Amino acid sequence: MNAPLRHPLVTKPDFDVAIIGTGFSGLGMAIQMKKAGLDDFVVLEKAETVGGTWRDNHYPGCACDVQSHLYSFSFEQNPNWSRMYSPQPEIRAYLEKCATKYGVLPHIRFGVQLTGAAFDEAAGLWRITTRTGEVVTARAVISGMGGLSIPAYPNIKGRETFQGETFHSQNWNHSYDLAGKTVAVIGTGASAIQFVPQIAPKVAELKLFQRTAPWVMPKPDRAIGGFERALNNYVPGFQRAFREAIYWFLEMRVLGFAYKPKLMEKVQHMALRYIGKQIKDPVLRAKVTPDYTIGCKRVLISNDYYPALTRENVDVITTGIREITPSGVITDDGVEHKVDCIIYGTGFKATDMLSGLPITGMGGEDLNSRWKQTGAQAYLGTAVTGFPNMYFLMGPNTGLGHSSMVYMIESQIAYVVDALKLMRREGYNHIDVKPQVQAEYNQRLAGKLDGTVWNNGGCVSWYRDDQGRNVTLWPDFTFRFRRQTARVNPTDYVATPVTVVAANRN
Ligand code: N01
Repeated sequence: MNAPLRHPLVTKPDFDVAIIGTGFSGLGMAIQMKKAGLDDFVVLEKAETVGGTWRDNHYPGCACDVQSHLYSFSFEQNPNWSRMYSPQPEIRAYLEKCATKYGVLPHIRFGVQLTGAAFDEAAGLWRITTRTGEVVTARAVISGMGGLSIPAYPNIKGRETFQGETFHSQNWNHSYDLAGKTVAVIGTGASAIQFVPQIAPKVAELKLFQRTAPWVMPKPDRAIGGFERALNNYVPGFQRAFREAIYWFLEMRVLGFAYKPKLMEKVQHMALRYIGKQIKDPVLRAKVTPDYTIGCKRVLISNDYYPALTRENVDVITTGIREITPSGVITDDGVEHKVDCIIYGTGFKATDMLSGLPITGMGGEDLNSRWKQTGAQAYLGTAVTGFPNMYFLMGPNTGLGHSSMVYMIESQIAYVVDALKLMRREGYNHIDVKPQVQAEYNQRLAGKLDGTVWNNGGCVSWYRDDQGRNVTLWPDFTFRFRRQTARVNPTDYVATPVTVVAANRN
Protein backbone atom coordinates (compact mmCIF):
# COMPACT_ATOMS: atom_id res chain seq x y z
CA MET A 1 0.00 0.00 0.00
CA ASN A 2 1.41 3.41 -0.94
CA ALA A 3 1.87 6.01 1.76
CA PRO A 4 -0.51 8.86 0.97
CA LEU A 5 0.97 12.23 0.04
CA ARG A 6 1.01 14.49 3.07
CA HIS A 7 -0.54 17.37 1.18
CA PRO A 8 -3.22 17.11 -1.45
CA LEU A 9 -2.16 18.55 -4.80
CA VAL A 10 -4.04 21.62 -5.89
CA THR A 11 -3.80 20.64 -9.53
CA LYS A 12 -3.99 16.90 -9.86
CA PRO A 13 -2.23 15.83 -13.04
CA ASP A 14 -3.69 13.15 -15.29
CA PHE A 15 -0.97 10.81 -14.05
CA ASP A 16 1.74 10.88 -11.45
CA VAL A 17 4.27 9.72 -14.02
CA ALA A 18 4.40 9.55 -17.82
CA ILE A 19 6.90 7.15 -19.38
CA ILE A 20 7.81 7.60 -23.03
CA GLY A 21 8.55 4.53 -25.14
CA THR A 22 8.33 0.76 -24.75
CA GLY A 23 11.83 -0.52 -25.44
CA PHE A 24 14.02 -1.98 -22.72
CA SER A 25 13.99 1.42 -20.96
CA GLY A 26 10.28 2.22 -21.01
CA LEU A 27 9.11 -1.32 -20.27
CA GLY A 28 11.75 -1.86 -17.58
CA MET A 29 10.72 1.40 -15.94
CA ALA A 30 7.02 0.51 -16.04
CA ILE A 31 7.68 -2.93 -14.57
CA GLN A 32 9.72 -1.53 -11.68
CA MET A 33 7.08 1.15 -11.00
CA LYS A 34 4.51 -1.58 -10.62
CA LYS A 35 6.81 -3.62 -8.41
CA ALA A 36 7.33 -0.54 -6.20
CA GLY A 37 3.58 -0.01 -5.93
CA LEU A 38 3.78 3.25 -7.90
CA ASP A 39 0.80 2.46 -10.07
CA ASP A 40 -0.35 5.88 -11.22
CA PHE A 41 1.50 6.05 -14.52
CA VAL A 42 0.91 6.01 -18.24
CA VAL A 43 3.25 4.79 -20.97
CA LEU A 44 3.06 6.70 -24.24
CA GLU A 45 4.17 4.74 -27.29
CA LYS A 46 4.29 6.14 -30.84
CA ALA A 47 3.88 2.73 -32.51
CA GLU A 48 1.15 0.11 -32.19
CA THR A 49 3.26 -2.52 -30.44
CA VAL A 50 6.01 -2.64 -27.83
CA GLY A 51 9.70 -3.29 -28.49
CA GLY A 52 11.50 -0.01 -29.23
CA THR A 53 14.61 -0.49 -31.30
CA TRP A 54 13.98 -4.26 -31.44
CA ARG A 55 10.62 -3.58 -33.08
CA ASP A 56 11.89 -0.89 -35.44
CA ASN A 57 15.05 -2.62 -36.68
CA HIS A 58 14.20 -5.76 -38.62
CA TYR A 59 16.73 -5.81 -41.45
CA PRO A 60 17.99 -9.22 -42.60
CA GLY A 61 20.50 -10.60 -40.09
CA CYS A 62 19.52 -8.14 -37.36
CA ALA A 63 20.76 -9.54 -34.07
CA CYS A 64 22.29 -8.40 -30.83
CA ASP A 65 26.04 -8.20 -30.57
CA VAL A 66 25.94 -8.64 -26.79
CA GLN A 67 25.37 -12.16 -25.41
CA SER A 68 21.71 -13.03 -24.82
CA HIS A 69 22.19 -14.01 -21.16
CA LEU A 70 23.39 -10.49 -20.37
CA TYR A 71 21.26 -8.60 -22.88
CA SER A 72 18.07 -9.16 -20.91
CA PHE A 73 16.49 -7.96 -17.66
CA SER A 74 18.20 -9.24 -14.51
CA PHE A 75 14.80 -10.08 -13.03
CA GLU A 76 13.55 -11.92 -16.10
CA GLN A 77 16.12 -14.36 -17.37
CA ASN A 78 15.08 -16.25 -20.46
CA PRO A 79 16.33 -19.82 -20.14
CA ASN A 80 15.28 -20.61 -23.69
CA TRP A 81 17.37 -18.29 -25.85
CA SER A 82 18.13 -20.17 -29.05
CA ARG A 83 21.61 -18.71 -29.59
CA MET A 84 24.42 -17.06 -27.68
CA TYR A 85 23.61 -13.86 -29.59
CA SER A 86 19.88 -13.48 -30.03
CA PRO A 87 18.32 -12.65 -33.35
CA GLN A 88 16.01 -9.62 -33.41
CA PRO A 89 12.68 -11.52 -33.55
CA GLU A 90 13.55 -13.36 -30.32
CA ILE A 91 14.43 -10.16 -28.45
CA ARG A 92 11.27 -8.53 -29.66
CA ALA A 93 9.21 -11.54 -28.53
CA TYR A 94 11.00 -11.44 -25.16
CA LEU A 95 10.02 -7.79 -24.64
CA GLU A 96 6.42 -8.52 -25.65
CA LYS A 97 6.34 -11.36 -23.13
CA CYS A 98 7.72 -9.11 -20.38
CA ALA A 99 5.06 -6.47 -21.09
CA THR A 100 2.31 -9.07 -20.75
CA LYS A 101 3.73 -11.00 -17.82
CA TYR A 102 4.27 -7.94 -15.63
CA GLY A 103 0.87 -6.38 -16.38
CA VAL A 104 2.21 -3.30 -18.13
CA LEU A 105 0.00 -3.42 -21.23
CA PRO A 106 -3.07 -1.76 -19.63
CA HIS A 107 -0.89 1.27 -18.84
CA ILE A 108 0.29 1.74 -22.44
CA ARG A 109 -1.37 4.13 -24.86
CA PHE A 110 -0.30 3.11 -28.33
CA GLY A 111 -0.13 5.39 -31.36
CA VAL A 112 0.67 8.45 -29.25
CA GLN A 113 3.53 10.47 -30.68
CA LEU A 114 5.01 13.25 -28.58
CA THR A 115 5.46 16.70 -30.04
CA GLY A 116 6.90 18.31 -26.92
CA ALA A 117 6.85 18.68 -23.15
CA ALA A 118 6.83 21.79 -20.98
CA PHE A 119 7.11 22.24 -17.23
CA ASP A 120 4.32 24.36 -15.77
CA GLU A 121 6.00 25.90 -12.74
CA ALA A 122 2.84 27.28 -11.13
CA ALA A 123 1.01 23.97 -11.31
CA GLY A 124 4.15 21.94 -10.67
CA LEU A 125 3.52 19.50 -13.49
CA TRP A 126 4.60 18.61 -16.99
CA ARG A 127 2.35 19.22 -20.00
CA ILE A 128 3.06 16.73 -22.73
CA THR A 129 1.74 17.55 -26.15
CA THR A 130 1.02 14.91 -28.77
CA ARG A 131 0.62 14.80 -32.54
CA THR A 132 -3.18 14.63 -32.24
CA GLY A 133 -3.21 17.85 -30.21
CA GLU A 134 -4.03 16.06 -26.97
CA VAL A 135 -2.29 17.27 -23.80
CA VAL A 136 -1.32 14.78 -21.10
CA THR A 137 -0.24 16.11 -17.71
CA ALA A 138 2.07 14.33 -15.29
CA ARG A 139 4.15 15.26 -12.29
CA ALA A 140 7.17 13.41 -13.62
CA VAL A 141 8.25 12.46 -17.14
CA ILE A 142 10.62 9.60 -17.83
CA SER A 143 12.08 9.39 -21.30
CA GLY A 144 12.74 5.91 -22.63
CA MET A 145 13.07 7.17 -26.19
CA GLY A 146 16.45 5.52 -26.71
CA GLY A 147 19.71 6.86 -27.97
CA LEU A 148 19.62 5.37 -31.43
CA SER A 149 16.10 5.80 -32.74
CA ILE A 150 16.24 8.54 -35.37
CA PRO A 151 17.89 7.36 -38.61
CA ALA A 152 20.70 9.51 -39.96
CA TYR A 153 20.93 10.02 -43.73
CA PRO A 154 24.16 11.28 -45.23
CA ASN A 155 24.28 14.79 -46.54
CA ILE A 156 25.21 13.82 -50.10
CA LYS A 157 24.40 16.07 -53.05
CA GLY A 158 21.52 14.76 -55.17
CA ARG A 159 20.35 12.19 -52.60
CA GLU A 160 16.67 12.99 -53.20
CA THR A 161 17.00 12.67 -56.98
CA PHE A 162 17.60 8.92 -57.02
CA GLN A 163 14.84 7.19 -58.98
CA GLY A 164 15.36 3.60 -57.85
CA GLU A 165 14.37 1.93 -54.58
CA THR A 166 15.97 3.36 -51.46
CA PHE A 167 15.65 2.77 -47.73
CA HIS A 168 17.53 3.00 -44.43
CA SER A 169 18.54 -0.10 -42.46
CA GLN A 170 15.98 0.88 -39.82
CA ASN A 171 13.15 1.08 -42.38
CA TRP A 172 13.95 -2.04 -44.36
CA ASN A 173 11.56 -2.57 -47.27
CA HIS A 174 10.95 -6.32 -47.15
CA SER A 175 8.51 -6.17 -50.04
CA TYR A 176 11.27 -5.04 -52.40
CA ASP A 177 12.87 -8.12 -53.94
CA LEU A 178 16.63 -7.64 -54.05
CA ALA A 179 17.18 -10.78 -56.14
CA GLY A 180 19.09 -10.03 -59.31
CA LYS A 181 19.44 -6.31 -58.55
CA THR A 182 22.49 -4.10 -58.47
CA VAL A 183 22.53 -2.66 -54.98
CA ALA A 184 24.56 0.10 -53.34
CA VAL A 185 25.09 -0.08 -49.60
CA ILE A 186 26.40 3.08 -47.97
CA GLY A 187 28.03 2.53 -44.57
CA THR A 188 29.96 -0.25 -42.89
CA GLY A 189 28.85 0.01 -39.25
CA ALA A 190 27.23 -2.52 -36.91
CA SER A 191 24.01 -2.68 -38.95
CA ALA A 192 25.61 -3.00 -42.39
CA ILE A 193 27.98 -5.77 -41.35
CA GLN A 194 24.95 -7.78 -40.27
CA PHE A 195 22.83 -7.33 -43.41
CA VAL A 196 25.56 -7.33 -46.08
CA PRO A 197 26.31 -11.08 -45.66
CA GLN A 198 22.56 -11.80 -45.83
CA ILE A 199 21.86 -9.94 -49.07
CA ALA A 200 25.15 -10.55 -50.89
CA PRO A 201 24.19 -14.04 -52.13
CA LYS A 202 20.83 -12.75 -53.44
CA VAL A 203 21.78 -9.64 -55.37
CA ALA A 204 23.39 -9.57 -58.80
CA GLU A 205 25.96 -7.04 -57.67
CA LEU A 206 26.65 -5.34 -54.36
CA LYS A 207 28.60 -2.10 -54.28
CA LEU A 208 29.65 -1.43 -50.71
CA PHE A 209 30.64 2.19 -50.13
CA GLN A 210 33.03 2.25 -47.19
CA ARG A 211 34.18 5.58 -45.78
CA THR A 212 36.02 4.16 -42.77
CA ALA A 213 36.93 0.51 -42.31
CA PRO A 214 35.52 -0.96 -39.09
CA TRP A 215 37.48 -3.25 -36.79
CA VAL A 216 35.82 -6.66 -36.91
CA MET A 217 36.50 -9.56 -34.56
CA PRO A 218 35.18 -13.15 -34.63
CA LYS A 219 31.72 -13.64 -33.12
CA PRO A 220 31.68 -16.50 -30.62
CA ASP A 221 28.12 -17.37 -31.56
CA ARG A 222 26.54 -20.82 -31.41
CA ALA A 223 23.16 -22.43 -30.98
CA ILE A 224 22.17 -23.13 -27.37
CA GLY A 225 21.31 -26.81 -27.30
CA GLY A 226 18.59 -28.67 -25.42
CA PHE A 227 20.91 -29.83 -22.65
CA GLU A 228 22.12 -26.32 -21.90
CA ARG A 229 18.60 -25.00 -21.96
CA ALA A 230 17.60 -27.71 -19.51
CA LEU A 231 20.42 -26.56 -17.21
CA ASN A 232 19.16 -22.98 -17.52
CA ASN A 233 15.64 -24.10 -16.73
CA TYR A 234 16.21 -26.59 -13.95
CA VAL A 235 19.55 -25.99 -12.25
CA PRO A 236 19.11 -23.10 -9.84
CA GLY A 237 21.73 -20.40 -10.37
CA PHE A 238 23.21 -21.94 -13.53
CA GLN A 239 22.12 -19.23 -15.94
CA ARG A 240 22.81 -16.49 -13.44
CA ALA A 241 26.37 -17.72 -12.98
CA PHE A 242 26.79 -17.79 -16.76
CA ARG A 243 25.45 -14.25 -16.97
CA GLU A 244 27.88 -13.11 -14.27
CA ALA A 245 30.79 -14.71 -16.11
CA ILE A 246 29.86 -12.86 -19.33
CA TYR A 247 29.41 -9.63 -17.39
CA TRP A 248 32.89 -9.75 -15.86
CA PHE A 249 34.49 -10.85 -19.11
CA LEU A 250 33.03 -7.83 -20.94
CA GLU A 251 33.82 -5.50 -18.04
CA MET A 252 37.50 -6.32 -18.41
CA ARG A 253 37.43 -4.62 -21.81
CA VAL A 254 37.21 -1.29 -20.01
CA LEU A 255 40.77 -1.88 -18.84
CA GLY A 256 41.94 -1.69 -22.45
CA PHE A 257 39.58 1.02 -23.65
CA ALA A 258 40.02 3.42 -20.74
CA TYR A 259 43.02 2.55 -18.63
CA LYS A 260 45.69 0.47 -20.30
CA PRO A 261 46.08 1.26 -24.01
CA LYS A 262 48.93 -1.28 -24.24
CA LEU A 263 46.38 -4.05 -23.77
CA MET A 264 44.59 -2.87 -26.89
CA GLU A 265 47.73 -3.30 -28.96
CA LYS A 266 47.45 -7.03 -28.35
CA VAL A 267 43.77 -7.05 -29.28
CA GLN A 268 44.52 -5.01 -32.40
CA HIS A 269 47.16 -7.53 -33.35
CA MET A 270 44.59 -10.32 -33.04
CA ALA A 271 42.15 -8.37 -35.21
CA LEU A 272 44.81 -7.86 -37.89
CA ARG A 273 45.52 -11.59 -37.88
CA TYR A 274 41.78 -12.21 -38.30
CA ILE A 275 41.69 -9.99 -41.40
CA GLY A 276 44.73 -11.78 -42.76
CA LYS A 277 43.12 -15.17 -42.26
CA GLN A 278 39.79 -14.19 -43.76
CA ILE A 279 40.96 -12.13 -46.73
CA LYS A 280 43.73 -13.41 -48.97
CA ASP A 281 43.52 -10.72 -51.69
CA PRO A 282 46.06 -8.04 -50.62
CA VAL A 283 44.14 -5.23 -52.33
CA LEU A 284 40.91 -6.04 -50.53
CA ARG A 285 42.81 -6.65 -47.29
CA ALA A 286 44.36 -3.19 -47.50
CA LYS A 287 40.94 -1.65 -48.14
CA VAL A 288 39.34 -3.21 -45.05
CA THR A 289 42.25 -2.64 -42.68
CA PRO A 290 41.33 0.25 -40.36
CA ASP A 291 43.69 3.17 -39.85
CA TYR A 292 42.75 4.07 -36.28
CA THR A 293 43.17 2.42 -32.87
CA ILE A 294 40.84 -0.48 -32.21
CA GLY A 295 38.00 0.47 -29.88
CA CYS A 296 37.82 4.11 -31.00
CA LYS A 297 34.63 3.18 -32.85
CA ARG A 298 32.47 0.27 -31.74
CA VAL A 299 34.36 -3.01 -32.28
CA LEU A 300 32.15 -5.16 -34.47
CA ILE A 301 31.82 -8.94 -34.31
CA SER A 302 31.01 -11.14 -37.29
CA ASN A 303 31.95 -14.47 -38.79
CA ASP A 304 30.38 -13.87 -42.18
CA TYR A 305 31.19 -10.24 -43.03
CA TYR A 306 34.72 -10.69 -44.42
CA PRO A 307 33.75 -13.85 -46.35
CA ALA A 308 30.88 -11.87 -47.91
CA LEU A 309 33.34 -9.20 -49.08
CA THR A 310 35.41 -11.81 -50.90
CA ARG A 311 32.47 -12.81 -53.11
CA GLU A 312 32.81 -12.17 -56.86
CA ASN A 313 29.66 -10.04 -56.92
CA VAL A 314 30.75 -7.74 -54.06
CA ASP A 315 32.86 -4.65 -54.67
CA VAL A 316 34.20 -2.62 -51.74
CA ILE A 317 34.49 0.98 -52.90
CA THR A 318 36.64 3.23 -50.78
CA THR A 319 36.67 6.28 -53.03
CA GLY A 320 34.46 8.99 -51.51
CA ILE A 321 30.97 9.68 -52.78
CA ARG A 322 30.68 12.91 -54.77
CA GLU A 323 27.04 12.81 -55.72
CA ILE A 324 23.92 10.70 -56.05
CA THR A 325 22.14 10.86 -59.40
CA PRO A 326 18.73 9.56 -60.55
CA SER A 327 20.42 6.31 -61.59
CA GLY A 328 23.25 5.75 -59.13
CA VAL A 329 26.28 7.00 -57.27
CA ILE A 330 29.19 9.06 -58.62
CA THR A 331 32.44 8.74 -56.72
CA ASP A 332 35.15 11.39 -56.35
CA ASP A 333 37.11 9.85 -59.23
CA GLY A 334 34.19 10.64 -61.56
CA VAL A 335 33.09 7.00 -61.99
CA GLU A 336 29.31 6.51 -62.11
CA HIS A 337 28.03 3.37 -60.41
CA LYS A 338 24.57 2.64 -61.82
CA VAL A 339 22.38 0.82 -59.28
CA ASP A 340 18.75 -0.29 -58.85
CA CYS A 341 18.65 0.30 -55.12
CA ILE A 342 20.51 2.28 -52.45
CA ILE A 343 20.47 1.03 -48.86
CA TYR A 344 21.64 3.42 -46.18
CA GLY A 345 23.48 1.73 -43.32
CA THR A 346 24.43 5.18 -42.11
CA GLY A 347 23.39 4.93 -38.48
CA PHE A 348 21.49 7.22 -36.17
CA LYS A 349 21.43 10.75 -34.79
CA ALA A 350 23.06 9.63 -31.59
CA THR A 351 24.44 12.89 -30.25
CA ASP A 352 21.31 14.91 -31.07
CA MET A 353 19.57 13.19 -28.18
CA LEU A 354 16.23 14.95 -28.31
CA SER A 355 16.11 15.04 -32.12
CA GLY A 356 14.63 18.50 -32.01
CA LEU A 357 11.72 17.61 -29.67
CA PRO A 358 10.99 20.82 -27.78
CA ILE A 359 11.42 20.33 -24.04
CA THR A 360 10.89 23.41 -21.92
CA GLY A 361 11.97 23.60 -18.30
CA MET A 362 12.15 26.21 -15.54
CA GLY A 363 12.05 29.79 -16.75
CA GLY A 364 10.94 28.62 -20.21
CA GLU A 365 14.42 27.30 -21.08
CA ASP A 366 14.59 24.99 -24.10
CA LEU A 367 16.71 21.89 -23.55
CA ASN A 368 17.68 21.61 -27.23
CA SER A 369 19.17 25.09 -27.16
CA ARG A 370 21.04 24.40 -23.95
CA TRP A 371 22.46 21.12 -25.20
CA LYS A 372 23.48 22.68 -28.53
CA GLN A 373 25.60 25.08 -26.54
CA THR A 374 27.00 22.84 -23.81
CA GLY A 375 26.73 19.45 -25.44
CA ALA A 376 24.22 16.98 -23.97
CA GLN A 377 24.82 16.97 -20.21
CA ALA A 378 22.96 15.49 -17.28
CA TYR A 379 23.63 14.33 -13.75
CA LEU A 380 24.31 10.59 -13.71
CA GLY A 381 23.05 10.64 -17.29
CA THR A 382 19.56 10.84 -15.84
CA ALA A 383 18.49 14.20 -14.36
CA VAL A 384 19.03 17.66 -15.85
CA THR A 385 19.21 20.82 -13.80
CA GLY A 386 16.35 23.21 -14.57
CA PHE A 387 14.14 20.35 -15.76
CA PRO A 388 12.63 19.07 -12.51
CA ASN A 389 11.10 15.61 -12.33
CA MET A 390 12.28 14.77 -15.82
CA TYR A 391 14.49 11.72 -16.18
CA PHE A 392 16.34 10.40 -19.20
CA LEU A 393 16.96 6.67 -19.45
CA MET A 394 19.97 6.15 -21.73
CA GLY A 395 20.63 9.85 -21.31
CA PRO A 396 23.96 11.63 -21.87
CA ASN A 397 27.10 9.54 -21.23
CA THR A 398 25.32 6.34 -20.32
CA GLY A 399 26.11 4.50 -23.58
CA LEU A 400 28.62 1.67 -23.64
CA GLY A 401 31.35 0.66 -26.01
CA HIS A 402 31.92 -2.62 -24.21
CA SER A 403 28.92 -4.22 -22.53
CA SER A 404 25.13 -4.52 -22.22
CA MET A 405 23.02 -1.38 -22.19
CA VAL A 406 20.36 -3.24 -20.23
CA TYR A 407 22.67 -3.14 -17.19
CA MET A 408 22.94 0.65 -17.44
CA ILE A 409 19.21 1.03 -18.00
CA GLU A 410 18.43 -1.05 -14.91
CA SER A 411 20.80 1.09 -12.83
CA GLN A 412 19.02 4.25 -13.98
CA ILE A 413 15.58 2.75 -13.38
CA ALA A 414 16.50 1.92 -9.76
CA TYR A 415 17.68 5.51 -9.31
CA VAL A 416 14.47 7.01 -10.70
CA VAL A 417 12.30 4.71 -8.57
CA ASP A 418 14.29 5.86 -5.54
CA ALA A 419 13.71 9.51 -6.52
CA LEU A 420 9.97 8.95 -6.87
CA LYS A 421 9.83 7.20 -3.50
CA LEU A 422 11.79 10.03 -1.90
CA MET A 423 9.27 12.56 -3.21
CA ARG A 424 6.38 10.54 -1.91
CA ARG A 425 8.02 10.02 1.48
CA GLU A 426 8.96 13.67 1.96
CA GLY A 427 5.89 15.27 0.40
CA TYR A 428 7.85 16.87 -2.44
CA ASN A 429 6.09 17.97 -5.57
CA HIS A 430 9.26 18.19 -7.62
CA ILE A 431 13.00 17.93 -7.27
CA ASP A 432 15.64 19.58 -9.41
CA VAL A 433 19.30 18.63 -9.46
CA LYS A 434 21.59 21.45 -8.31
CA PRO A 435 23.58 23.11 -11.12
CA GLN A 436 26.82 22.77 -9.18
CA VAL A 437 26.28 19.04 -8.64
CA GLN A 438 25.66 18.50 -12.35
CA ALA A 439 28.65 20.66 -13.36
CA GLU A 440 31.06 18.85 -11.04
CA TYR A 441 29.82 15.47 -12.21
CA ASN A 442 30.39 16.41 -15.85
CA GLN A 443 33.84 17.76 -15.08
CA ARG A 444 34.77 14.42 -13.56
CA LEU A 445 33.35 12.64 -16.61
CA ALA A 446 35.32 14.80 -19.02
CA GLY A 447 38.49 14.05 -17.07
CA LYS A 448 37.84 10.32 -17.31
CA LEU A 449 37.01 10.48 -21.01
CA ASP A 450 40.22 12.34 -21.77
CA GLY A 451 42.44 9.32 -21.52
CA THR A 452 40.21 6.86 -23.33
CA VAL A 453 40.50 5.32 -26.78
CA TRP A 454 37.06 6.74 -27.61
CA ASN A 455 38.47 10.27 -27.45
CA ASN A 456 42.07 9.60 -28.47
CA GLY A 457 41.92 6.69 -30.89
CA GLY A 458 42.24 8.79 -34.03
CA CYS A 459 38.75 8.26 -35.43
CA VAL A 460 35.54 10.19 -36.00
CA SER A 461 32.61 8.38 -34.41
CA TRP A 462 29.02 8.94 -33.34
CA TYR A 463 30.23 8.84 -29.74
CA ARG A 464 31.23 12.49 -30.12
CA ASP A 465 29.17 15.45 -31.26
CA ASP A 466 30.06 17.86 -34.05
CA GLN A 467 32.30 19.77 -31.65
CA GLY A 468 34.17 16.66 -30.60
CA ARG A 469 32.50 16.39 -27.17
CA ASN A 470 31.90 12.81 -26.10
CA VAL A 471 28.29 13.04 -24.93
CA THR A 472 27.34 9.40 -25.33
CA LEU A 473 29.71 7.08 -23.51
CA TRP A 474 30.14 6.03 -19.91
CA PRO A 475 33.93 5.88 -19.59
CA ASP A 476 34.27 3.51 -16.65
CA PHE A 477 33.29 0.13 -15.26
CA THR A 478 29.51 -0.26 -15.24
CA PHE A 479 29.50 -1.42 -11.62
CA ARG A 480 30.79 2.04 -10.72
CA PHE A 481 27.78 3.58 -12.46
CA ARG A 482 25.52 1.20 -10.54
CA ARG A 483 27.14 2.20 -7.28
CA GLN A 484 26.66 5.90 -8.03
CA THR A 485 23.00 5.43 -8.99
CA ALA A 486 22.15 3.05 -6.13
CA ARG A 487 20.53 5.78 -4.03
CA VAL A 488 19.38 9.34 -4.57
CA ASN A 489 21.35 11.71 -2.37
CA PRO A 490 18.72 14.29 -1.31
CA THR A 491 21.39 16.95 -0.92
CA ASP A 492 22.06 16.77 -4.68
CA TYR A 493 18.61 18.24 -5.32
CA VAL A 494 16.54 21.32 -4.62
CA ALA A 495 13.15 20.10 -3.48
CA THR A 496 9.85 21.95 -3.81
CA PRO A 497 7.20 20.72 -1.37
CA VAL A 498 3.62 20.23 -2.45
CA THR A 499 2.55 23.07 -0.15
CA VAL A 500 4.69 25.59 -2.05
CA VAL A 501 3.09 24.58 -5.33
CA ALA A 502 -0.31 24.82 -3.68
CA ALA A 503 0.53 28.32 -2.44
CA ASN A 504 1.60 29.32 -5.96
CA ARG A 505 -1.81 28.35 -7.22
CA ASN A 506 -3.73 30.40 -4.67
O1 N01 B 1 25.54 2.97 -37.68
P1 N01 B 1 27.06 3.49 -37.51
P2 N01 B 1 24.95 1.51 -37.48
N1 N01 B 1 29.25 8.69 -46.63
O2 N01 B 1 26.92 4.92 -37.15
C1 N01 B 1 28.83 5.50 -42.69
C2 N01 B 1 23.92 -0.04 -32.58
N2 N01 B 1 23.68 -1.31 -33.18
O3 N01 B 1 23.49 1.57 -37.73
O4 N01 B 1 32.56 5.34 -40.03
C3 N01 B 1 29.70 7.45 -46.46
O5 N01 B 1 27.84 2.61 -36.65
C4 N01 B 1 29.78 5.56 -41.53
O6 N01 B 1 31.08 5.83 -41.97
P3 N01 B 1 32.16 6.48 -40.93
C5 N01 B 1 25.39 0.01 -32.17
O7 N01 B 1 25.53 0.72 -30.97
C6 N01 B 1 23.67 -2.34 -32.33
O8 N01 B 1 25.70 0.52 -38.21
O9 N01 B 1 31.42 7.54 -40.16
N3 N01 B 1 29.50 6.71 -45.37
C7 N01 B 1 29.59 4.15 -40.95
O10 N01 B 1 30.32 3.21 -41.65
C8 N01 B 1 25.97 0.73 -33.33
O11 N01 B 1 27.21 1.30 -33.06
C9 N01 B 1 23.49 -3.57 -32.81
O12 N01 B 1 33.24 6.99 -41.78
C10 N01 B 1 28.81 7.28 -44.37
C11 N01 B 1 28.10 3.92 -41.20
O13 N01 B 1 27.69 4.81 -42.21
C12 N01 B 1 24.86 1.70 -33.65
O14 N01 B 1 23.68 0.96 -33.50
C13 N01 B 1 23.31 -3.80 -34.17
C14 N01 B 1 28.30 8.57 -44.46
C15 N01 B 1 27.26 4.20 -39.97
O15 N01 B 1 27.62 3.33 -38.97
C16 N01 B 1 24.89 2.28 -35.03
O16 N01 B 1 25.20 1.26 -35.96
C17 N01 B 1 23.31 -2.72 -35.03
C18 N01 B 1 28.55 9.30 -45.65
N4 N01 B 1 28.14 10.56 -45.81
C19 N01 B 1 23.48 -1.46 -34.52
N5 N01 B 1 27.66 8.86 -43.30
C20 N01 B 1 23.49 -4.65 -31.82
O17 N01 B 1 23.78 -5.75 -32.14
C21 N01 B 1 27.77 7.77 -42.52
N6 N01 B 1 28.47 6.82 -43.18
C22 N01 B 1 23.16 -4.34 -30.39
